[in-house]
Amino acid sequence: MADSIFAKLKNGLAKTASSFNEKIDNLIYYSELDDDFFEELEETLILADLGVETSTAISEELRRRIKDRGIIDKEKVQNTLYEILYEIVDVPDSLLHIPVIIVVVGVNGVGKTTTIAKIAKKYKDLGIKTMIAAGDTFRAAATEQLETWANRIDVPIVKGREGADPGSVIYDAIQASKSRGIEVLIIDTAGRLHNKVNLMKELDKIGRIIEREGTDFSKHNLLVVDATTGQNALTQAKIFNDAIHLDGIAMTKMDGTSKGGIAFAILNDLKIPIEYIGVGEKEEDLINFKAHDFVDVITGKA
Ligand SMILES: Nc1nc2c(ncn2[C@@H]2O[C@H](COP(=O)(O)OP(=O)(O)O)[C@@H](O)[C@H]2O)c(=O)[nH]1
Ligand SMILES: [Mg+2]
Repeated sequence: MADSIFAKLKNGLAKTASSFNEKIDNLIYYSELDDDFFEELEETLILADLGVETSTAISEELRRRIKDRGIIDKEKVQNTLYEILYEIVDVPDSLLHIPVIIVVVGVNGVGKTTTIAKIAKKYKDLGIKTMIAAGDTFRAAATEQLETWANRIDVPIVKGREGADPGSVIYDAIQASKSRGIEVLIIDTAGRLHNKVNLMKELDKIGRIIEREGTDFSKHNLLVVDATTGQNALTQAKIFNDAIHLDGIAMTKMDGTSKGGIAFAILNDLKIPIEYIGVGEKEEDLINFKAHDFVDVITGKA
């Protein structure tokens, strides 16, 4: 990873890292390896937003490995913990084949629109022909916001009127993509449609239009979650993954939170790869998630 990106990652994860590694290091180096230790480790992990299930699993696995290997040295305890954390985040990437239609889903306010602009810019900078579709027709402001971004990063956008059928916008976007040789079409979707059932129905409908019209494209469903919401991010990932198959997750707002540990819970519970993390509001504030670097930064190893 280039130095500047690594520095950005470290900066973005600073709050999570400081809440995570100081407590864990203190615990490892200043307590006996007894039952209390494993209980306290579990509590510390829960407080770092890893979730109960994942925290318990990590603590139990560490206990098992320490016992099996007869470890008493504190540095080895720490390294064994890192080893377990590396294993948790090591979820295989979903391959993305160009030309592709990326459908971006998630509840309101998590950072969908911003993340779409950031991703579009990444592809555009690679010389890949990229287009955005304003599928959130629920609010006029949503389309306007996306259009402002599209102009700023200089990527074409297909949009509809407020209240228009998102299906028609997506239909138009796919036709435009075909005729213009677009390689990456990124679709914004509404995050709130009266209720969850409506929202999932809408996503289902969008999925069917893409299946029917976008036969030349592979499909990639990307969920955006807001790291600052901690356990809610995990709950949302479960709900969306039950409704539509998720290929990946973008976790935003890592820069403003100490709750980044929720990434471990999502990876451990759902095995859905985290593809990006958002570390700010600007177009360049999106980092490709690299599992190993993530653990190194969170644990203070790097
Ligand atoms: N600090 C920070 N703010 C972000 C990040 N991603 C998005 N935001 C902000 O979150 C707010 C909601 O973003 P938006 O893209 O409109 O969310 P949407 O409702 O899901 O489309 C905006 O103020 C964004 O600037 C991030 O990674 N870090
Ligand atoms: Mg939006």
